[in-house]
Amino acid sequence: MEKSKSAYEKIVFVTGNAGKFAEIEEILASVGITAIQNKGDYPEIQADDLEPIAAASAKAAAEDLQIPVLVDDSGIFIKALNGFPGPYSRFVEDHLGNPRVLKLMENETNRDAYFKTVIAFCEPGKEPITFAGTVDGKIAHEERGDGGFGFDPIFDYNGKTFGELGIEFKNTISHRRRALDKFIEWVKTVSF
Ligand code: ITT
Repeated sequence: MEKSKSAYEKIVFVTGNAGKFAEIEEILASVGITAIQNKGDYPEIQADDLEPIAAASAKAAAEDLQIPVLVDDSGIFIKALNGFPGPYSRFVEDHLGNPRVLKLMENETNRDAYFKTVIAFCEPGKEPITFAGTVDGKIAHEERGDGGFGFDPIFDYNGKTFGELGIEFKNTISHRRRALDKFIEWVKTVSF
């Protein structure tokens, strides 16, 4: 079936996070999709994982705006802290920040951690669809680099932090890239 162009030439991405949007904009532009930022702040539900949080936010935004939307809910999961902060990453970044996370990790020899992104797509009147991506790394012993945002300066990927590697490289292997790749594959198969 012939696909309507508008659905994936332009898509509204609901986020108030400028760093996140910069990455999304670049990744979607590379496949010819223009992302339009909507800074709407929709209440987030509480849950143990990111899928239901992203799905509920996308549903709320799609019904409120009456257009198809994408949202991204992400977090960092630290093994020695049993996956904390995970879905509470925003709260931890706002109230503790990277230095306090490093302090929590001071005596931990297991530095394993992963970032996870769940991209949720929702059309008004329909159920949301989610796409997840993860990337493994380690919690560094100190903040390094000023690229990226959020936890990037303490997330070590093969010897360099995402802060040192910068957004261009990060965008080739990140949790967000992997989740968006799944969305991009899916969107090619549907028509609106
Ligand atoms: P929106 O909900 O408006 O999109 P947010 O900043 O609340 O923005 P999240 O809940 O998805 O977004 O993010 C949780 C926290 O994890 C937040 O503090 C982010 O800055 C941080 N974070 C998300 N993705 C990240 C990434 O790729 N690198 C570093 N930190 C990240």
